[in-house]
Amino acid sequence: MQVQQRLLREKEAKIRKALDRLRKKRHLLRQQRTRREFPVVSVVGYTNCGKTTLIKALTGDAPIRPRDQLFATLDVTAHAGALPSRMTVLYVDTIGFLSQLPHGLIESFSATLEDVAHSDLIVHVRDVSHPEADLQKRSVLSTLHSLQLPAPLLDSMVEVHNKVDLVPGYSPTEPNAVPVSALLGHGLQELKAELDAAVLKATGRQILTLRVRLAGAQLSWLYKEATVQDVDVIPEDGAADVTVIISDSAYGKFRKLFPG
Ligand SMILES: Nc1nc2c(ncn2[C@@H]2O[C@H](COP(=O)(O)OP(=O)(O)O)[C@@H](O)[C@H]2O)c(=O)[nH]1
Ligand SMILES: [Mg+2]
Repeated sequence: MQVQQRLLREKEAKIRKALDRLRKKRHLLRQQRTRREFPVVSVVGYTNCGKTTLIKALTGDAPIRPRDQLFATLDVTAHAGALPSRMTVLYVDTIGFLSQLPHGLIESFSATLEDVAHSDLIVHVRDVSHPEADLQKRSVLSTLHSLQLPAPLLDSMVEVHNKVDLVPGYSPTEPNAVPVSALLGHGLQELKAELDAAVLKATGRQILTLRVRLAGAQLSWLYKEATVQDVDVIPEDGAADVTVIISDSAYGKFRKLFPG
């Protein structure tokens, strides 16, 4: 009995330390985001559904290693990944949703989830090979709803059906779900295309082709403030058609800085 209590106390201390680390990281993340305007994608889902594996597959990031352990879920990390449009997004690996959480910790856990509210898009990863997949979905959704997230964030949520390699012939019944195997890399191109469209929509960005003079500062401004996809130089005009992903606010600035 005493041993058990000590173990619990140690676990709790570990969690509290991890939460402290997390708080510092979240602060950093917010700073980076406001400076560079990277869209933030929160990856949520039941513990062991494959969040960490999926983020790794989407970013090619080696350092985060998935572990089949409770406390691996506390290693909240953000990893940058490029989408087909060349837009860079930050994937935030959130704390997993657990059915049996030590009672005194529920508050701390939900505190770490508050940051989901500050993201641009939520990706809900589901382990469709799990016998209780439906129950897990309900549990995750009810937690998300309890966070009082902005309605557009909930409405735009992308549902990923992971581990389809374990369910031969799987095809999703939900209309907007993207089936993948994060482990084998199946379905990732489709998912990235879906994320591209969803992030553009959610962040008020658009893809535009702008005619700029090569002599001026327009092109370098666009490289700094937008994501340049393509530059098509027209030598006889001393100009270029530049295709960019640009936020509404950056486009407003561009028009002000370079009128006409
Ligand atoms: N078969 C299979 N296993 C997967 C897949 N994705 C993740 N896993 C495994 O599921 C376990 C939990 O994955 P992890 O990414 O740590 O889940 P997390 O708790 O949501 O971060 C690990 O053993 C992974 O290797 C998948 O697409 N197929
Ligand atoms: Mg994980």
